[in-house]
Amino acid sequence: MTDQQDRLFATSRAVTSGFRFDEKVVRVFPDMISRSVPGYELVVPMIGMLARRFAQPESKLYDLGCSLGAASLAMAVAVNAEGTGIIAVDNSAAMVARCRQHVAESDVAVPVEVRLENMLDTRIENASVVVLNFTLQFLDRGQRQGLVNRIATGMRTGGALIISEKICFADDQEQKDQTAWHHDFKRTQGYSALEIAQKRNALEEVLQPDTEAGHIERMKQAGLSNPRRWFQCFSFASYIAFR
Ligand code: GEK
Repeated sequence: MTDQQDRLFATSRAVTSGFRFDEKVVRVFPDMISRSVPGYELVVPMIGMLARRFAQPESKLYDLGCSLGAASLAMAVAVNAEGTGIIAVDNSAAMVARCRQHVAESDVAVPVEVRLENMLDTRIENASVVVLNFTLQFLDRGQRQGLVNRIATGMRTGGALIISEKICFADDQEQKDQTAWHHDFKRTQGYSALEIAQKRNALEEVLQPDTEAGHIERMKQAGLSNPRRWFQCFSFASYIAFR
């Protein structure tokens, strides 16, 4: 075991509520997200590939809820349109500090500006690509439509919005099956039953998933066209829609 391995929920805790993106989480974050989100390691480079297709010259690419900048750096490596810049936003100071280090240590030609900011306050303008990679799920439900509307308004024609999320299912049996399969995945990644149960409790208040129909409807409501799923592994899916 290294100090970068996620063992945050390995020992029994009296209180498991109130998951926070603090320094403890930041230290183990890459390990935590790749062992908890089936498909994360594929989704990130594919976001880079999609960004390469949809990035327009002299436009901005946004990564809202960037954490350590995985999607930003994937885009920075992949994009070849002239004059683009990436704006990476996160409201966790610990994440932003580490993200800035990662960006500084990377050798990418596209400039990446990392902002400590609530994505609800981020002005979206001249955007050809906007990415919410597993972040919309952490906003209050009542704030999600407004954000997607503002994003759509700030996008250029032909621009793409990519939203990856943990989703829930209207059908009870499917919900049970998908949850069981996700937990099987976590077991294969070395998480114990206690870790799985405690993390689940901690996330329950802060991570509130929507159904796929909810996501598609929200993107349509925002005036985006052809919203569709391009990835799914169990209860983790990614969608794309166009301005
Ligand atoms: C990746 N996208 O590796 N404003 C800004 N940031 C926020 C807000 C908010 N209102 N709410 C939560 N966050 C990343 C992974 S992690 C997903 C994203 C996960 C941030 C929060 O601080 C955290 O860094 C991130 O959203 C969610 O591609 O941990 O499951």
